[in-house]
Amino acid sequence: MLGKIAKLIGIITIASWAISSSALHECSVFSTSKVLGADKSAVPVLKAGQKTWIGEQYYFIYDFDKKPQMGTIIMKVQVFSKDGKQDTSLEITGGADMPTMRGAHSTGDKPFQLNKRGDYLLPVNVVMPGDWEVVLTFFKDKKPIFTGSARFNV
Ligand SMILES: [Cu+2]
Repeated sequence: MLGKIAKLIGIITIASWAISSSALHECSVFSTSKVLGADKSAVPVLKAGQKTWIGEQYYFIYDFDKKPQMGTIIMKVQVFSKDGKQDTSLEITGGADMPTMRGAHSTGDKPFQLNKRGDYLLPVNVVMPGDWEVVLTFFKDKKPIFTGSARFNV
């Protein structure tokens, strides 16, 4: 019994060490280590340029103004109603981060801004090479109706 508890405490100690060491992980261009279990988001992964349905009423397409690269890139989302007409009645937020170093570059959820064409735009500041993710959340009448993850590599 005591042996079991000691073993458990050992496991917990190792686990908390692993968590704190990943939290201490410094942002480095040369860091390529994948943090175990870093990809915790259970939301669907979205493909650029492809239709993604939001329930049965809407679909959207997203892309970037240029091939993702260092600096500011603009993410563009176009929402359509099921009959194919562009729709601007939703609100969208995007939160950018690097999945392998969660929190290091997290922008928090920022609102997309509508332009005159009815496109939703969000600047994303890419500050280091590696894998990036923008988690998109769509709102209808202030209620979240869809969340998905757009990923890219720089
Ligand atoms: Cu970094």
